[in-house]
Amino acid sequence: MADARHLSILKELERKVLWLSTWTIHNANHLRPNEDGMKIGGHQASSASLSTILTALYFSVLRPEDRVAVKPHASPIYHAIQYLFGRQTREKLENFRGYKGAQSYPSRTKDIDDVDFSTGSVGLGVAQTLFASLVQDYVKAHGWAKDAPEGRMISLVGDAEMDEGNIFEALLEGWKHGIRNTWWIIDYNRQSLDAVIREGLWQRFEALFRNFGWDVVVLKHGSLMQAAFKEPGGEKLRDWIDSCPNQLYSALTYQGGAAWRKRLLDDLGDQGPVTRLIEKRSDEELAELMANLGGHDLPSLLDAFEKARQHDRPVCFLAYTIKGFGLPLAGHKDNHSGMLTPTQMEAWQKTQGVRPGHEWDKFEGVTIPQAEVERFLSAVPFIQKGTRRYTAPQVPVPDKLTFPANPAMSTQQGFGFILNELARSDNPLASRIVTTAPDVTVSTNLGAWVNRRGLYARESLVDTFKKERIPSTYNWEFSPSGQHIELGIAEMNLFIVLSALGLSHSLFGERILPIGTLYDPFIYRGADALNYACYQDARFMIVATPSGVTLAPEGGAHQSIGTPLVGMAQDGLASFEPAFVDELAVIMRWAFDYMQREGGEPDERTWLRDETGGSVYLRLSTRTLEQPQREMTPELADDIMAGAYWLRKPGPNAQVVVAYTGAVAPEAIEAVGLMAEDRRDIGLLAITSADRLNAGWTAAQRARERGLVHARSHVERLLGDVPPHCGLVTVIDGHPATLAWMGSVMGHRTRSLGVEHFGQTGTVKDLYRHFGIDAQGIIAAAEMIAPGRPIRHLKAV
Ligand SMILES: Cc1ncc(C[n+]2csc(CCOP(=O)(O)OP(=O)(O)O)c2C)c(N)n1
Ligand SMILES: [Mg+2]
Repeated sequence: MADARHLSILKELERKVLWLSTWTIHNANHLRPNEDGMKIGGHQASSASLSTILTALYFSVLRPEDRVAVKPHASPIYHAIQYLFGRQTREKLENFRGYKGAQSYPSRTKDIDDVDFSTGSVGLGVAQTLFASLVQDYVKAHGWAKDAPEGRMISLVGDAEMDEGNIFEALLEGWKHGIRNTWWIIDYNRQSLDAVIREGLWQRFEALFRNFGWDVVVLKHGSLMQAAFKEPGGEKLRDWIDSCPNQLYSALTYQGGAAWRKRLLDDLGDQGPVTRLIEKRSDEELAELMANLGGHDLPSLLDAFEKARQHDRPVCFLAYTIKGFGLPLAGHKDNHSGMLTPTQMEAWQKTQGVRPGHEWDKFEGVTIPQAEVERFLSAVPFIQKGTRRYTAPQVPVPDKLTFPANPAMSTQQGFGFILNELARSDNPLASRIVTTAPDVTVSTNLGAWVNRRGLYARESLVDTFKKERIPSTYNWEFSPSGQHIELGIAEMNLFIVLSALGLSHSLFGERILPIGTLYDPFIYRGADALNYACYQDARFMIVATPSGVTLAPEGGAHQSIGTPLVGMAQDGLASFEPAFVDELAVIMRWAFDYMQREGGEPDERTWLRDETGGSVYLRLSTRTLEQPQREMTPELADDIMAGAYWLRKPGPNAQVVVAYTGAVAPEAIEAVGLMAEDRRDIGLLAITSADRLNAGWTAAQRARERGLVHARSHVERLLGDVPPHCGLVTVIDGHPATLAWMGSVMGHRTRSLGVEHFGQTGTVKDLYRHFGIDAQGIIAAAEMIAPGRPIRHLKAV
């Protein structure tokens, strides 16, 4: 139990952070020049409902090894706490939500104040804590970070946030993996963005968490309430509170003491001693009593958290709170975007003892001697190790990744071979790789890797088939030293676990190189989680197969059309679509290095992010292609990484260039062969990364606009010598827009072929014909944009 002085200081700090967060928002809304006139909604009331819980956590309960995902709208409270610790600046708070100011939602990458997990898209931060805990266990199980104490991975969850399905997917996955050290604190303010939530929701939550093996701690009645319940008639008051509908509780909270009195007396006034219990309190005291829910009661919170610290089981705290606690808009159902008016603010400021002009003073209005509060703050356990951004040494990457020289194979097979070679080597890189897949391990070709490196589980589990000597291709043995995390089918979980694994160096000081595999079309299922993983600057590799309509035998329902555009547009993700395995080996080698680069914010002049590093997406194929027999020269490797190389360089009078990416390589090669007699000097451009090729071009243009007149990108160099009248045909098994921009680079007339419609089934040949991305389609396009004599090999299409 905390002593009385500790409690009084916490109480003052709670008041202070509520003041500072409210002032931050008020300042941004009413005082700072704001040309677009936009007001900040959704922060004041949401922040206030967590003011007590965050105070208890940050100023008393948390240890440096603990990591927290703060509910997005509680960012002003979070920043206020960091301001009191001296980790957030007044300048950034004054500029809250402004250009380079403190962020509206806590951000690992954009904020300066030691944010553990970026939140904003509700639900994602919640699941991230569960998977971060899994990663912490993985790190420990592999014998790393031996001296580091285990932390709690904590999420502050909005009650309406619990509607997000990915939370439930994570819960199920967490149960399978025997998750520990995870606390989810539900901010049960009974309000969402639009309205008041359904009655009895807490019972569903409680049953659900218990079902998944979590402890559930309901924090409903604060210590004032508990004391009142012990008074004569107290039981009646308790029953009334427990059966009061959410809407009514919110409405009365908003209306205040007099309204509470009237309603309570109306309902209970004729029921004996409870009348006295109500009447002996002033309106103010009555309002304080009724607002004393568990989530606003420091003694209850400290007690509950300390108890939970004694074990490592996952805990759900269901903390009753009041949205807008302590503010004039407390409880009102419309308060999500509610703001204090300047008049309300002025009045409230007086009650807080803050003199005009002293609003940012850290200790203004604090009734405890400043020196004592400062002493308290500097001794807070959470800040004893400074900020907790770790790093880890880079794992050296071999000069070359090897694979068997099969004359024909698919890029997916090649990926499996490359990993298998790594798995059987004793290269230190291999020990830091962890693979993971949502129930598609075998079908995405991770089987050989898993056979050698095993599946990860905290406790060993034998493969019964193997034990019983039943022949099976796959060895499915789990152990703490395993290097594959097998997930259920939920792709959201895949991306969130990649996000957690890919932050291991920063959170736990141990480098992990995660590789996740999935079917390419299901990237959409996890796209938001992928976006947030990149936003947090997690480092991982995703390998997606099968892709496009080339998966023909799998059927139309699994085709991916837009994913190359996702790969291009996703910030922090370098995307590749190689056709041949020697290209893939170069790309993967580069990727393992790129995933470990730590260059800070991207430099706008070299927008490619080559210094900063990032994550990597490989869109691969299951189509078997004849492999080129060639030497991988350093020049070719460089071109592959820059995004393209000439498979056949166009001559000085070229009439047509065909530019292809990925699995349609044989069609492009065939078309070029068939056209050679009728069009002069044809070129064939192999594109390994539309993303990097395009990004380099954009970067060079920006550089020139800023005065670097000699800046020139790879695609400009490649197309620079191609005569102006030459036509360009681009082709991809994906959306044609992926390569359509190439016509603008040098102004070549361009026709872009690709796939625009979803779901047609057939063989690869049928579908390539159907979408016009076969050799005939390419020739027909070439004839239209590069007129000349009829191309003999063009059949009627
Ligand atoms: C994925 C996603 N959808 C919608 C939103 C918009 N949004 C922000 S907060 C919120 C609901 C807030 O309710 P709750 O989680 O109970 O938090 P409270 O405001 O009560 O503190 C919504 C719908 C969002 N941020 N993310
Ligand atoms: Mg809520």
